[in-house]
Amino acid sequence: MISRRHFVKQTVSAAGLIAGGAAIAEDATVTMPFENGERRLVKYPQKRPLIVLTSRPPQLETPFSVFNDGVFTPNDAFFVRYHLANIPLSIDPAAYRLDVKGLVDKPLKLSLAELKSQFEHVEVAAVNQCSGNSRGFFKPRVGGGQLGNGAMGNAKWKGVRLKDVLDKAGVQATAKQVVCNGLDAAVLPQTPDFVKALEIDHARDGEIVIAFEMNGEPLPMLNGFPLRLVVPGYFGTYWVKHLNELEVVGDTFAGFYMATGYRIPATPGGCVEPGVTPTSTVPITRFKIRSFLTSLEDGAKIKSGRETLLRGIAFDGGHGITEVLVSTDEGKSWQPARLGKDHGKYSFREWTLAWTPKAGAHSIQCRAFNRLGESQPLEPLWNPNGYMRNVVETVKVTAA
Ligand SMILES: Nc1nc2c(c(=O)[nH]1)N[C@H]1C(S)=C(S)[C@@H](COP(=O)(O)O)O[C@H]1N2
Ligand SMILES: [Mo]
Repeated sequence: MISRRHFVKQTVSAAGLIAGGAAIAEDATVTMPFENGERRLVKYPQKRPLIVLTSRPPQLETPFSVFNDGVFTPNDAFFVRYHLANIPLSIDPAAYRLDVKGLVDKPLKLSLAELKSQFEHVEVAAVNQCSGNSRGFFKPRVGGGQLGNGAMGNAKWKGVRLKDVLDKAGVQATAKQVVCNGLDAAVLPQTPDFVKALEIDHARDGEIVIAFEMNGEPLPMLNGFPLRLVVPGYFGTYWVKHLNELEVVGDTFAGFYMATGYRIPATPGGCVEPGVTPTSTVPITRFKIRSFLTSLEDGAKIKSGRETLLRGIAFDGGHGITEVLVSTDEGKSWQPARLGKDHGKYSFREWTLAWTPKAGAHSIQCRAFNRLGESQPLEPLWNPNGYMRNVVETVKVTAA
């Protein structure tokens, strides 16, 4: 086992090629608003200091204030999630190949240059959110990384369509799923590799992107350089990083991260009564609708009698946000917020509302609605893995 310090050093030296030598601030800490919420802020290559959940493998959370800076999350602030400690620290782009194999007429071994020159480029604004985003707020508490609300981010992803690549290989009629693997690996041979599968119709719907750029720059190493899947509307678990293998298969892939991990109760809404073990489960798929106030933190002190602009973000699994309602009186009354520019149905949507607080304590809540009329529950839902939190959040502030 190499120590964390050793690992960080290794990362930084490998970063000669990817960052200009990163300084590591070991002193800054933050406290998340739940039990055992003390976290360090550490600077990794190509990243600003981020909230560390684990360092081996790196699991880094975006400080929530970043979401108030703009509707797109800067690459250096974008969260990082890995399952396996053996992650690539440097990659030779010239030697990189994407293998397309299995039930295809013509297996492909594409270099990055071939991928970029042989297929049409597309760009999509889409939120990447970890299934366990906000898990730390679950009551009763559940096992797994105790994340705040920062395991999400919105970016413009540029690449080529997964459909076009599969079509070039020629998917055979017996195909059922596409199995997607990346370069990272487990340290011990008995630990299952991180491998995901997409239903063949989903894989060929034209929306999934094999991305090489994020917000106009090559992908940061920790976000999947040089290629990652972008599966708009679907939880981050399908967004395989360092993608180097696509295998078309004729049955349902039974790897650990499909058959055991990342499953939700097979109930409407994917939830059960707190503490209950579901009798059957299905793989997690699309985001539930969410919204956040970003302009004020819980506990903020603000000026009374002066207009302030409440601001936040909303998103869903791809139907599109149609309305955000805001309450400043514990849900007694709700007012429609103004929606910002529409960057597409998979993007964060900004909302704003002018508000002049009276002196005293206030609870601010926001609640988004989508094109299907779906909205967020007023009481939290529960499932044993702490996935898909989407309750209407409450931010308490005091005006004086
Ligand atoms: N190769 C690889 N890809 C991966 C993972 C991983 O462990 N290895 N984790 C997935 C999960 S669960 C999430 S939430 C997203 C996070 O993407 P990010 O690290 O770019 O924020 O990556 C996905 N892709
Ligand atoms: Mo995740």
